[in-house]
Amino acid sequence: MTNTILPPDWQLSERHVTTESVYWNRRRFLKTMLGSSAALATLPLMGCQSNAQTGSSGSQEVDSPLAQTYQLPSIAPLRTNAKFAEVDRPITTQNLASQYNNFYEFGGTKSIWQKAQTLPTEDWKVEVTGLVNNPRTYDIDDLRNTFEQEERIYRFRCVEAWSMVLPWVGFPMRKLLEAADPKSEAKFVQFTSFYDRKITTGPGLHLGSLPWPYREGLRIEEMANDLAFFATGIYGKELPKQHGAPMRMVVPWKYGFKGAKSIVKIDFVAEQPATYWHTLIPNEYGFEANVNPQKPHPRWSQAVERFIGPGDTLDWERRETLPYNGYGEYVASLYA
Ligand SMILES: Nc1nc2c(c(=O)[nH]1)N[C@H]1C(S)=C(S)[C@@H](COP(=O)(O)O)O[C@H]1N2
Ligand SMILES: [Mo]
Repeated sequence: MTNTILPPDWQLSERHVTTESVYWNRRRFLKTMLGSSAALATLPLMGCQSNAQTGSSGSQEVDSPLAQTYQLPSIAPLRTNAKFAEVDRPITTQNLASQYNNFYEFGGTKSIWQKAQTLPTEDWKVEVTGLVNNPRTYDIDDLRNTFEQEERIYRFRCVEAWSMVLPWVGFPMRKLLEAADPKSEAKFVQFTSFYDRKITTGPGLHLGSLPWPYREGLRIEEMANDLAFFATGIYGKELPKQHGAPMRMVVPWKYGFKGAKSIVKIDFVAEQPATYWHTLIPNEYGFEANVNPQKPHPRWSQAVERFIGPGDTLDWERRETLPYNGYGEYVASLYA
């Protein structure tokens, strides 16, 4: 890796790198979208708050363990898929992963884990609909009982250039795809997250023309790929709310924003569907969004990432970003 491809922030410091500046850029964009000064006044002070609580200081201790997260029921029986049993770096600790999240419905900081506890997950339904022969509405127990649950250790790479390694529990998307039996006209799938502006609490993030609910999409062939996964759990337990309970998408060769949380609807469609970040800023957040070190984000390099960990403090380790986040052997043929 050469320093010439790195933005000034990276050159200034090994450690106090771009989380905040990238973050502020995203925030600035949202402000621009919202426009009026009244809207600006209601935006959360996300940069300040995230500095204070989960700042980039390498030595800062993270808060004590999270009861809501650690006391969730275990998911059993649990086998780890041998193909995805380890990666070339340590698993990020649960303490860090459950307190450093993106979930914009609950606000614009990394520290939304407490606010996300208001997400109502009882009697959750996931509607599978659209161009399929077998439309069906599942509840979470149906999903867990119908599709055998397994564990997979995956790299996770956010478009903001931080990364983790997470031990998901869930099932391959392909199983649900097969059960739905799409018609030949179905070419894409749209995934919709839960949204209720009375419950989600990110003030300002609900004003203006932001394209809620959060939605994502895949080509059918991407959904059928071995790697594409629905997580219903993490760290051997049910998924905590801040990670997108009770079920979220995990597509590890793509940037993290492709992994919509708290899915309520899976819709098989003929045309490329609208998605949240792509609708907001199409030239910065593509529909495909494969992890690619050669293709910089318009405002920062993607050649290097800050791996969160390895211990239980919010520390960063610089790592070269891998094409397809290291999963080229599984997915490169989709893009040949
Ligand atoms: N509904 C919804 N899903 C979402 C997001 C969001 O704001 N809302 N953020 C995305 C982004 S940018 C990332 S990096 C991951 C973060 O997942 P994690 O907090 O479980 O690590 O969730 C993705 N899924
Ligand atoms: Mo992200």
